[in-house]
Amino acid sequence: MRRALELAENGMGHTSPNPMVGCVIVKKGRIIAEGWHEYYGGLHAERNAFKNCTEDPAGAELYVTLEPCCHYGKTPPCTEAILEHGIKHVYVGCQDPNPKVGGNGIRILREHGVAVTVGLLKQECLQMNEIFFHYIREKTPFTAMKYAMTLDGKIAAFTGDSRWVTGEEARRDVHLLRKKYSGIMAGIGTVLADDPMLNCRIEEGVDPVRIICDSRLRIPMESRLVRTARDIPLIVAGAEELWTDAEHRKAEQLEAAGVRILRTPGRDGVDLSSLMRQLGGEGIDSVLLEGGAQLNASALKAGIVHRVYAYIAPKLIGGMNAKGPVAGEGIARMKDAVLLSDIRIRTLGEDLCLTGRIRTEAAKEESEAV
Ligand code: AOF
Ligand code: ZN
Repeated sequence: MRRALELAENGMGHTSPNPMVGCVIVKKGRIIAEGWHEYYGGLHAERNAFKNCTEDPAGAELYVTLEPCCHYGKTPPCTEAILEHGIKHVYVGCQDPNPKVGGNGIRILREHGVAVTVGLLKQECLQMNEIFFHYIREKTPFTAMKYAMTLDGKIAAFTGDSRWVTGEEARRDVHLLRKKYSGIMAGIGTVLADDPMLNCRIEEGVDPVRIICDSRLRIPMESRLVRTARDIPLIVAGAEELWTDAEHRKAEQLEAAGVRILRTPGRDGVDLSSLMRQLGGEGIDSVLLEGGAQLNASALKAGIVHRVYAYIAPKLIGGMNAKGPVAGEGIARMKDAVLLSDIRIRTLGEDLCLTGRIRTEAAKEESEAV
C-alpha cells in the first residue's frame, strides 16, 4: 500500500477534480504490476495496473489506495476488471466518498467472493486526497492558507521588503503546492506591491488558475498577471455593489484582455463565501491562498480556510510596523483562537514548514465520515 501511495503521487496536478489513486498487484509475494491514475478522464489506477501485468493476475492480490469504482463514468467499473481478472483479495486504503460508489465497490466485490480488507494506511490515503474528499461533498474548493514568516512572526520588513523570507528549498516546496492546488489566490494589495506571476516554476509544473480578490478592479492593465492572462488563466473577483461606471468599463477592458471577471455581492469587499461557491461551480477543487495579511484575515473570518502551511525562517527582523501573516482586528482572548490539528512539521534547509488542518466541527465530520 505504501508503494501504491507513492505511485498515486505521480498523478499530482493532473487528476483534478478526480482523486490521485495508485495500485499494486502482488502474486506469490512478488509485485507483478503497478499503475496509477495518470490524468483526469484517463484510465483508473486499477486498469492501468492490469495493462502493465507481467504475468496472469488470476489468484493475485490487489492493493489500491481508494475503493474501486463500480459505476460507468468516463471508464467502465473497475470492480468488473477485478472480477474478470480473477483477483482473490483486494486491499483498499479508504472508502470512496463519491455517492456513485460509497461502499458499493467493496460490497460488489465481496458478493462475488473476493476477499476485501479495508483501511490499510487509511490516514495516509485520506490525507493524500483531502482535496477530493472535501470537494466532492461540499462543491467548494479546499482552501489552504500559505505564508512565509520570520521566527518573530513577520512576512516582510517594515519597508515591505520580503525577498526572501525563506531559503531556496522552502520556496521550491511552495511551487510543489502550486502544482497540487488548481487555483492560487491573492489580494490586490499583494499585486500592487509585488507585481507577481503566481505561476508554478518547477520542472513538469502545472500552473494554477490565478485568482485575485480586487473589489474595485484596481489591477493594472500592465501588470504581469493581466499581460499573461491569455496564456495562464486569470480570474479577478470584484464586489459589484461597489462599482461605478468606471469599474464597469474596467471590467470590460479586463475581459477584452482575456481576464475572467467574477462578481460577488457585498459592500465590504469581495464576499469570499460567494466567491468560493462560484469557483467550485467552475470546477476549481482547491485554492492555495497566498495572502497577504488582509486577505488572510478575511478568509479566516469567512471560515473558508481548511489547512495552513506556515513556512518559518530562523531570522529575527523586528519592527512594530512590519506585518504578520494575519491582519484584521484579531481576536481578543486566547480561548477564541483559530486552532489547528493533525500537525506535521518538516525541515527544509534551515527553514521549517508547519502544516495542520483548521479545527472545525465540519472538518471533524469530514474525517470521520470516511
Ligand atoms: C479516478 N481515478 O483511479 C479512481 C477513481 O469519471 P470517471 O469515470 O473517471 O470516474 C471518476 C470517479 O471514479 C471518481 O470521482 C472516484 O469516485 C472514482 N475513482 N477515479 O479518476 C481512479 N479509482
Ligand atoms: Zn475505477
